Amino acid sequence: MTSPSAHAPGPAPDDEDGTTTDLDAVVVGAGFSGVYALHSLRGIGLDVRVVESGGDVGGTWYHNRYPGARCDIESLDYSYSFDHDIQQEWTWTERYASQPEILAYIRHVADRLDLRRHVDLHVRVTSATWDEASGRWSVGTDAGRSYTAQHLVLATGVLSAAQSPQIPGLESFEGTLVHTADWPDGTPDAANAADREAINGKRVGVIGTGSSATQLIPLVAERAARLTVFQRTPNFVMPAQNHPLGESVVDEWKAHYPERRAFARRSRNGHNQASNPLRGRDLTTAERHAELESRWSSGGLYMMRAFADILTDPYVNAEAADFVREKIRNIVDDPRTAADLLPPRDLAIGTKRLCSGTNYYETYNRDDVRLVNLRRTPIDRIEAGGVRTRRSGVGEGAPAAQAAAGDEPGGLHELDTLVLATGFDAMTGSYVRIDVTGRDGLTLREKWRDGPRTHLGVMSAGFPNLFLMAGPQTPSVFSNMVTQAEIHVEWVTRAIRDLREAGLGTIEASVDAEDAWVDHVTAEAEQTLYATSRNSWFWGANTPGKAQVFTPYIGGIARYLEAITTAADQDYAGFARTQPTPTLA
Ligand code: NA7
Repeated sequence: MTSPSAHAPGPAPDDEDGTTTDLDAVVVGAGFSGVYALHSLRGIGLDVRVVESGGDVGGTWYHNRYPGARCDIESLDYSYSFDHDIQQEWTWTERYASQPEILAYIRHVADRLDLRRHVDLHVRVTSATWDEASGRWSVGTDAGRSYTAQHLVLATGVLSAAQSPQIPGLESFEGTLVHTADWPDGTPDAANAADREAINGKRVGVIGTGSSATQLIPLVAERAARLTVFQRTPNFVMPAQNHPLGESVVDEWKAHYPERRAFARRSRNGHNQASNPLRGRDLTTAERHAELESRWSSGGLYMMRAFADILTDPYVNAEAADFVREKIRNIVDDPRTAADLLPPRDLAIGTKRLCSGTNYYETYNRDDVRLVNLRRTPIDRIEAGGVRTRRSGVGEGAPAAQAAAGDEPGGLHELDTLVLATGFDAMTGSYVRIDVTGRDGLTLREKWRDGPRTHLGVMSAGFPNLFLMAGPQTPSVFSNMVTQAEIHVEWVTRAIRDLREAGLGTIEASVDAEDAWVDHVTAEAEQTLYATSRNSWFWGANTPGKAQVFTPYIGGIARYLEAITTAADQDYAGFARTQPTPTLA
């Protein structure tokens, strides 16, 4: 097995000699949250460093460099609001920004605010231990250096702990093996040598049909000699309807940015996308159909905003799902392939993250693209030369009569390159992969074994001065992540400033408040169709051995912002704040 050689743009650390740096705050991760946290905490006079495993700032947008990687929130919304000059200077070129454009944007922000000198690249944080005596965190890394800090901000992302499938023989594959979340460094276009070598003119296989795969597949199909897609669960894929942004649209946004940003924070999803307040139940079939048709035409995730009850009323949801199924049948020429692409009946639309792509279903009309339905012919194992499938439930060597009855025979799909588009240990993976140890030796991994426990998603009892950014039990993945990140950074900045001004040393979630928040997050989900469709990473279902708990908060940005602001206004209700330890006093 080989992977394209990684050539990262940022300089590697030069002082891997066991040095320890003492700081006010360590921020782990240089994505949207981490970059803003650095700027904001520096703004209140803290000595801060960001520690980042990648070769540049960007987080998700640094690592997920696969062809077609693109945001599914509109670019004019998916950007920082905190600096008016930056939002006036920067001009987005497309309705949905591509990965290279978003990465260029974050790099620009880091340069513009002179943040890079506070960022340590190519350094992975491996441990963080609370020291009660000093009231500080000790942060260990894989680069030989360590840090201590009064405050620790984990801006590690909810979709960053990449996950490879546990398929027998994976390590024996002799072609190029690459995960979408760890694509060869550089830009994802054909100019990148490693990327070109892996895809162009090659026999490529893709395992997975989630958001990453459905963006990648149409572009890889254009460049590969042959593409084989291994699909376990068909998803609902909306046409993104992406297009270049007209000058007048950009100018109009720039003229009204403050109002737009304020609207986003008062909205459910943290952006300006139009949502229909009407319930599908109260409309006629014709009215519902017209609304669905208009949502399909406007593209992207707008479908889930078609009706107020689309995620609570099974009838309304099923009708929307059938509408999309009909679109799939109409687009895909081969009836059997079309049938294989239809999402299953027990998957309520939207309860698995909706995908947004360009020419996804159309790609299956190409002669050089083949869909392998793993429900009919599951993967048996991976071999040196490719992926071997077998007849469902019968193994190899099943009777020929079975094949004649429509059951595919299985066999070896020969490949030069295998792309794993198999997702992430979502929501909690990036936190628990670090050995985080709080008070009395309690580890975060152990504490969260049956699901994450936080107050307002921002702190967890037993872990003083540890702040979690845009993570579990916040709107995060159900919202514009940049809005969520800004809300958290601003709250944490305020919390630390207030703590210092009050002459206090630690802040920590209280157990009672945490219990109440966990119950609230769960109760909100139980009132929706998410409770009936649990086979998704929202529930941890994609990660073997993980507790099946609904992890995001679906109450929306507006309610979340009110809750967390009120807590701070009420003298940090639900949080305990204590005197500094003697060594700090
Ligand atoms: P996702 O959405 O978790 O998709 C992963 C895909 O990989 C999905 O189709 C899985 O099928 C498939 N998968 C995972 N393991 C296997 C095995 N062992 N065999 C076959 N197929 C497998 O990850 P993405 O990277 O696409 O997107 C993650 C989020 O990032 C996305 O929602 C956006 O918010 C951005 P399954 O459905 O589990 O049957």
